[in-house]
Amino acid sequence: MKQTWRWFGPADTISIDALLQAGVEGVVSALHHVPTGEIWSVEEIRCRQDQISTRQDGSPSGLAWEVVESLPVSENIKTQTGDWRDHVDAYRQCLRNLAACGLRTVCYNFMPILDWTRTSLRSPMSHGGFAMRFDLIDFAVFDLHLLRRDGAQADYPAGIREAARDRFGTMTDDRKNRLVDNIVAGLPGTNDSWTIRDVHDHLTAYAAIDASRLRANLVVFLELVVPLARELDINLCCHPDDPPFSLLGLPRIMSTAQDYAFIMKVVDLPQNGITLCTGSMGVLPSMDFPAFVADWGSRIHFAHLRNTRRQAPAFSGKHSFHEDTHLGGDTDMVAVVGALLGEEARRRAEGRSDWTIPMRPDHGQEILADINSNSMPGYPLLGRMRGLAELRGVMLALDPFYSGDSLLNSGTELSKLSPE
Ligand code: DNO
Repeated sequence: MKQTWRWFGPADTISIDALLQAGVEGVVSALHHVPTGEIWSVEEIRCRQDQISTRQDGSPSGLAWEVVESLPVSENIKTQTGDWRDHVDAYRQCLRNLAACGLRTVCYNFMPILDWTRTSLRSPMSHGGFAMRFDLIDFAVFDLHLLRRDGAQADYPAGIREAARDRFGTMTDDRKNRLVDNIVAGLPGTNDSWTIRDVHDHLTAYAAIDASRLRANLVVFLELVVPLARELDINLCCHPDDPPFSLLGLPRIMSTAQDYAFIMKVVDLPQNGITLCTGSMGVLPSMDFPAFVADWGSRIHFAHLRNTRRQAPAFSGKHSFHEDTHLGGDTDMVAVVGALLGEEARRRAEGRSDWTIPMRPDHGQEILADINSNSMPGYPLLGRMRGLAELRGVMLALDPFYSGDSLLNSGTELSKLSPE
C-alpha cells in the first residue's frame, strides 16, 4: 500500500518537508478554497501539485498529489433541487481537469447536510492526550434543545431524552456554543460550514427525501459521472457515512456493506469504487472488513485506516464512540491490513496496473507536542505519525512485497547523495 497523508494545502500547519521526515510517500489533498459546485481550474490544480512537489528550499520533495479528497457533491445534487444539473456539469469538468493534470483517484461522499460529525473534538484520555468523540446524549442535546428540530423527540428513546434534558440543564453557554460549532461549523475537510438556520433550511429540502429517494439520486449522479470517469481513467471512490447511521432524521445510505453492494452492482463499473474507511464503518458491530474486502476488494481504490471504540449509550443500531489509537479500538486492524495486502497480491497476479492501494493513517489522537500545537481536529502531526508508524510496522510484517523502505521512507545520508 502506498503510505499517503492528508495535507490541507498551504494553510496546513504541517509542512510538506515534515511529511518527508514522517516517511510519507504521497499526498491526499483538495482545493478546499473552491466553493462546492464550482469548477476546479487546471491552473489551480497545477498550483496545488507544485506546492506538494516542492520543499521549502525550492528543491523537489519527491511527493506527488496522489488522491483527491474530496471532490464534494453539492446539496443540490444530493436533493436534485435548484441548479443541480449545472453542479453536475461542473463536477464533470472538474474530473476532466483533474485527469488532464494526471490525477486518477477521486474520493467523495454522499452524506446529507452534515459531513463527518463529532460532538467533542478534544476528549481527555487516560494517557494524557486527547481524542475525538461522538456521544449520543450530546447529539440529542443538540438536536432536541439547540437545533430544536421538528419531530426530533420521536427519534430518541425516553431514557436518552431524559438524559439529554438533564445534561442540557447543566451546560454553560460556552459549552452549548462549542457543541453547536462542533456539529454544524464543519470539521477539517468538510466543504460546507453551516449555521443553525442553514441546517433548518436544508432540513426542509430533505422533507420529501427518504433513503430510497436519496439512493436513487446517488444512482442518477453516478450514471452522469462514472462513464466519464471511465473515459478519463479516473477511479471514483465513495467514502462511507461517518458515523454510519442516520442523524437528524436524515437518511444515510452509504453506511453498511449492503449499502455498498447495492451501489456497486447498480453502476457496475470499476470506476464506481469504494473508499474503505475502517473508522467510519467499524462503529457498526456487524462490520466484517475481511469479508467486505473479499467481496468488493477489486473496487477499493483508497483506504482510510483508523480505529474507534464503541461506548455507551447505544440505541437502535446507533453507538457512541471515541477515536482510539490506530491498532487499538474495536476493529482488528491487522486483519484489515492483511486483507488489503491480499487484494493487492490478487491484483498483481491479474496484471492490474493499479494494484497499489493508497492508504492514509486517518485521524490521530492529540499527543505530546500536538497538544499545544493548535493542529486541526483529528489531524495532528504526532498522533497521525504514531498511527502511520504502527501501520507501517504491520505492513512490513505481513507484506512480502513491502516497498516502504524506499529512499523516501528511510532517508539517506545527504553526504551519500552528494559526496563532498
Ligand atoms: C474525515 C474524513 C472526511 C472525508 C470526507 C470524504 O476525516 O474522512 O472528511 O474526507 O467525508 O468525502
